[in-house]
Amino acid sequence: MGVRPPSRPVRLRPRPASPEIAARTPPGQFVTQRLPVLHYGEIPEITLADWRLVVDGLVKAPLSLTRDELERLPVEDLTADMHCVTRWSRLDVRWAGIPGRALLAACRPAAGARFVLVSCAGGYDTNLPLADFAADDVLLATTLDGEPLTPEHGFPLRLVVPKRYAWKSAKWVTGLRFLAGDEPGFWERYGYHNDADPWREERFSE
Ligand SMILES: Nc1nc2c(c(=O)[nH]1)N[C@H]1C(S)=C(S)[C@@H](COP(=O)(O)O)O[C@H]1N2
Ligand SMILES: [Mo]
Repeated sequence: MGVRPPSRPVRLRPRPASPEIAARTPPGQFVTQRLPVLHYGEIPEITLADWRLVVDGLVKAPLSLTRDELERLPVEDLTADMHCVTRWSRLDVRWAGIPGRALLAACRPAAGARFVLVSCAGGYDTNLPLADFAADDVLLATTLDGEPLTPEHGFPLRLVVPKRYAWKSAKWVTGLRFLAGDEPGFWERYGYHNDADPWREERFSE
């Protein structure tokens, strides 16, 4: 057996490390190389046989999909930066999964649908305007950094919404409900900003 290399320490890139990185780091954030595991409560135990993605509310085609069925929708790669409201950002996180747009094409939101309430195993939820969900870089991810999603990062399905603070990138997604009116999710009810744009530092509501 060989000598094991020392485990890699958490290294914070000094900011601004380069003009390019500085330009990609929202105000009040620091860049980390690692992806910290962060969530409220326990990691839910999910078996694929029991798991479904339920899409309901104001849609013309309500869905209840196994992950195999979901993966028959188009799949795309996405490299995106991730910004947590606790001030760490990781740049160039690599994801693959089903684009939000592909899900919208499958469920066909009704004319009155304006918001999406995303619910998760374990009771967490978060809300988004439909327009945010429809952005080009929104993904229902099944892989992270080239590997299948692990339980701590959201297996079997997590939402990725790069343009919003990462609490909107819900792990262990089980439901998407399309609504006419906005309904605040878990952190949004606890005083976090409803819109959560890191470039505007929308951390907390007034
Ligand atoms: N279901 C669920 N998803 C969640 C959370 C949570 O508490 N529950 N926390 C969010 C927050 S605050 C962050 S920063 C990211 C962290 O993702 P990671 O653990 O994969 O790095 O997950 C988000 N998704
Ligand atoms: Mo976060």
